Amino acid sequence: MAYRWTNDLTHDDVTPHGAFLNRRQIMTGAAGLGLSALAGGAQAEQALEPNSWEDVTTYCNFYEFGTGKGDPAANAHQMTTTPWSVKIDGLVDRPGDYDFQEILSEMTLEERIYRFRCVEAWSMVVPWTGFELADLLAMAGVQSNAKYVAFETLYRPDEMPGTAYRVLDWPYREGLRLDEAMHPLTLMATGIFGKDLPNQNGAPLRLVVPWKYGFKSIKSIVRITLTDQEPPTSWNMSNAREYGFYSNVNPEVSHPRWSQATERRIGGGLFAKRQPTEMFNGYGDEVASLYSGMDLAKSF
Ligand SMILES: Nc1nc2c(c(=O)[nH]1)N[C@H]1C(S)=C(S)[C@@H](COP(=O)(O)O)O[C@H]1N2
Ligand SMILES: [Mo]
Repeated sequence: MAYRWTNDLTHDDVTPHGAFLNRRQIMTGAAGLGLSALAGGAQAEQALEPNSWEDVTTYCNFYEFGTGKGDPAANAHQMTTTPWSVKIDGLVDRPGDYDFQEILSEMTLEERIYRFRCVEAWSMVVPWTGFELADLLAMAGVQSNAKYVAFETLYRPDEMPGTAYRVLDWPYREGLRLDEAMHPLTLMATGIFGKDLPNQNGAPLRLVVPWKYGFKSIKSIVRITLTDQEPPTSWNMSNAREYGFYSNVNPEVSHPRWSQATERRIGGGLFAKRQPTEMFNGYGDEVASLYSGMDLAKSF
């Protein structure tokens, strides 16, 4: 794919921590200046509250470890992530169990600083490390009749205390239309802040789809299936009226129980003003064409 995404956010939009500081200091030089100039338009007007390592790693949703925001940080260390393999099957030329290290050796890692908007109307800015899902799919060889990609999270009850409760139908499942999956913004993340993903953020490999509500960004992936049918997805199965298959960030389509017009940026402090939510979470220039002709209030 010729087109590669250019970051519209800079390291000034995230709070540096530890080893990350050096990098930021370097960037504050000539390069930092150039990158800031790129962050034009709507993003520049929005005062981006910085997110810290602490915000990103302690305020989490990972229901396999509990439904509280602090539960994943408290419990996810119980999850064994080595060895790790991802089964890629369905409509692919080279199905199989791909070892995570083997995948890494084939992929080019890069950093992407993305806005991240949860359906619960909070948001963060996160510096991910990862590779494009399109590159992984190319490795497996997508067949011409494939139309969707289905994803599954690890389901290992003895390491996942939250799965004792049937809040969702485990394993956690998500899905994308193939063109969404192949889009250059769609990332398979392996790290944050230049370090490996902490377990609570979906180690060792999770999806990041920045123009969709956070629940589409499925964590700790063990299976990827190419299919010709729209796959069942966990939140949609649990409540189809509230959570659609597409779940594109859309300030104009309210959740049945709350407005999606604004969001609370985590780390902004108790009295921070809520920010307006942007269509497609600010990525409309890149992705709106995927949905031309669709009624986004119906296909929410
Ligand atoms: N397997 C799995 N993936 C998941 C979830 C989950 O509960 N289980 N929660 C989702 C939701 S609702 C959000 S907002 C993001 C949160 O990612 P973070 O904790 O890294 O910020 O993960 C998504 N991926
Ligand atoms: Mo979420």
